[in-house]
Amino acid sequence: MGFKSGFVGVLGQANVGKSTFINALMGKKLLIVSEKRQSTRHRIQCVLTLPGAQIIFVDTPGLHQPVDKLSKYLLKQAYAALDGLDVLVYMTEPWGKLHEYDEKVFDHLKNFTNPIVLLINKIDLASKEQLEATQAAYQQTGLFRTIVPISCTQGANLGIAANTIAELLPEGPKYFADEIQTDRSTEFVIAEFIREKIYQLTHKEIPYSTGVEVVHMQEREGGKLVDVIANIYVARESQKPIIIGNGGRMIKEIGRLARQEIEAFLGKHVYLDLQVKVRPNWNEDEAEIAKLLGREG
Ligand SMILES: Nc1nc2c(ncn2[C@@H]2O[C@H](COP(=O)(O)OP(=O)(O)OP(=O)(O)O)[C@@H](O)[C@H]2O)c(=O)[nH]1
Ligand SMILES: [Mg+2]
Repeated sequence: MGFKSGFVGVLGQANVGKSTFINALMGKKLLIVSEKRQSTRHRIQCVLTLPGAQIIFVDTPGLHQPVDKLSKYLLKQAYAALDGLDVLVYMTEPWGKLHEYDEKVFDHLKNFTNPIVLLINKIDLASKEQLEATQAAYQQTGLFRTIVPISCTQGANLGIAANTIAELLPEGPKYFADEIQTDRSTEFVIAEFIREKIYQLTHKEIPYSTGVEVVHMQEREGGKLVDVIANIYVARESQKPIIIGNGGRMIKEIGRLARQEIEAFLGKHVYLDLQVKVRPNWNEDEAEIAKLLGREG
């Protein structure tokens, strides 16, 4: 059997663990993860090169009922990812039944002609009965080639999931060199780590009103230290003091946690300078959303 390769989209409701799954298989954190919905805002490719196959995972924003301009944009991004996929992974949780929003999603999946694998994630949280009921409900739709129950946090069945996906890929070339792990720039990954900490530390509408952009990155001291300047954009003047916090405590904490992630990612010391700027109502204006998020697709 020759070398297998292809593009594998990971789609599913918000928060089911799509990004966690890809990070786990990559063995490295490339994608942000959070307890809050809509943490992923882009289609991001992560390249897993195995001895006999290359899987190009396409992470996508979680599917959801769109409520505002930003969530509409994210939904469009997710469905656009279906184009050109060799295998689709649909991820769900062991809710014991279909998700209420699944029917809408299945309308889109019916037009997809390549194999679809169902991954039921977070089985560590479910009873045997819940898992069996979930398997039965999804099996009945007739949409899925295979169903694999997994737990990303416990590492359960992740190897089986990877092999199942690899086996379904067509024979093909190595699209990316061995050392390539993502199609995104280092600046993009860094901006995402900063956004992850904002998701972790702030509440209510703040995460959804925030965008991050790295505006400067330069090595110094013979490459041992990296200077990074990033802008954190908020949608309203009143959100600025929330991100900055009392006596600058919040922005310092965002910076401290983000710097740890960035240093682990780059393997270098980082000097991180965060600046908070207002971009009035950027998250309610399609052109502004595309300008801030669309730069990298
Ligand atoms: N208990 C449990 N939690 C998990 C598991 N996998 C992921 N999670 C948690 O689920 C939450 C959502 O994970 P993400 O990877 O951000 O989910 P996502 O599907 O990418 O979310 P969006 O990008 O917002 O659509 C995080 O708090 C993860 O730690 C699992 O196997 N078990
Ligand atoms: Mg995600």
